[in-house]
Amino acid sequence: MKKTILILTIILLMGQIMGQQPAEQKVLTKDERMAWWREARFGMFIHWGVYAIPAGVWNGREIGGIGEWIMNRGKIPVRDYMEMAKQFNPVKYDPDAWVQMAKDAGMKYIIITAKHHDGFALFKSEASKWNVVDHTVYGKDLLKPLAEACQRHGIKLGFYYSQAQDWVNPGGSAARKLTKEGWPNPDSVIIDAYTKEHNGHWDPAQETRTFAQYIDEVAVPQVRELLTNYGKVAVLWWDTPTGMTDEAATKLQALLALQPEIITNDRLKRPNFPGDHKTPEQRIPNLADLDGTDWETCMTMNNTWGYKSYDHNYKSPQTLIRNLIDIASKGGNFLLNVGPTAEGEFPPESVEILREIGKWMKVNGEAIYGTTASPWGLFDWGRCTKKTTKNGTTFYFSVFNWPQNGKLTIDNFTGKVTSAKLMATGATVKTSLTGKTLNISLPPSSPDPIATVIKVEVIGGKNK
Ligand code: JFZ
Repeated sequence: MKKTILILTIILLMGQIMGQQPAEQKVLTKDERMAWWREARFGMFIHWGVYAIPAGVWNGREIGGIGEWIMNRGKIPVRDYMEMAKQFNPVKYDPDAWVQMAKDAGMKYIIITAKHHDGFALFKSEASKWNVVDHTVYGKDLLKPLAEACQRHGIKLGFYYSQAQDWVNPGGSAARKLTKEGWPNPDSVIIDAYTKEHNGHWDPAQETRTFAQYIDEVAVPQVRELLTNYGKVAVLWWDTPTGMTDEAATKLQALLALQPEIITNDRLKRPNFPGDHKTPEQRIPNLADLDGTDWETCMTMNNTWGYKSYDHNYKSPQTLIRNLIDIASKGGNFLLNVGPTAEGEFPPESVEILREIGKWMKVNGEAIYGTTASPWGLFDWGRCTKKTTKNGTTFYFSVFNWPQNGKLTIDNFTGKVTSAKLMATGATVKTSLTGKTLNISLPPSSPDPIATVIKVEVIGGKNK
């Protein structure tokens, strides 16, 4: 008897020890890695860098195009741009406030530009002195406190990293845009001739090293720093594969093993490094374009990603909320951008927009989080999202255009409605079934002109 107990105890103890094997041994499937992302549906993009100082103006001249491209669009010499950057001093930077604003808007993750095309690192780097700690009067790592704030608030943090384009660290590539208004820069005919021969470069200082050297000496070590020094990194958001080689992409991709649960986008190198999700930019795909791959639309609130002092062309909260609903109804994520000022504040218009989105999300967020695409596609009057529940299915019908006659109809509907309510008021609405057409009777006026959600719970039926 004693012997049996002893053996049993040993077996139990061994079981416990084995159970404590480190969790990182487990390789997650893509579905497991994507689970939180698919549930989240809504995130914040942050484009922040020293370009927020000129904020779209160089030598008294407004430089056209997106703010974070000012160095390229203005063909600013490396030395001048670096000199300007020394004064970067975001004394009003309050990462807790930023994260709180994202959270209050209903966003579940944040992606920030750790390094944009100008090569400036918002973090301490041993690979290049062109970083916030070593180059500016501010002298402090900007990502550390943001990572800590995200941790505190339960928000996921991802890093945008411009792996190929780098206009300051020598050897980085430089894309040339020719078609947009203002290109080529009329004041720099000679420089433009130079860029033509030099793959988009406009300053010999950009060419004192090869692209391969830049990858080995800057991009690879910096991505390693980002994936090592900031705790859990939820997303690596690559951008513009200009000049990328398979060799460079392979080296960068290998670093992702440092964060086994990380999600990446499709911009490392095309087409053979597809990543986990697609990145439609400034547009929402049509249903016909979708092929089952995960996707995330990124979009600006005004017409720039990086802060520009004179861009006040903001989209309305209504447009942005309806965009979010439209995207969720098609099964995608929405990454909405904020471009903070050089002092470290969100522009007041962005703060107001986030607040308005938050008001809607507080009432109706259930119609977004963890939902999947509409089985019926789009409606003239609005959109639909869907959630499978224990007992059946819940449909969320978001009404953009309130029907004059108070009636909504959904064709090809099957199953039994057990509850139908307006999320804004909690009021029950009447439903009836005519063959396979669901009829919903609505009150005469819309409780929420932006989008009123009708939550319909259904048992049975084959609504895919
Ligand atoms: C890139 C950047 O150049 C830009 O500054 C910003 O960061 C944005 C989010 O991404 O711009 C792109 C990238 C891809 C396309 C267009 C602009 N694209 O695929 O059409």
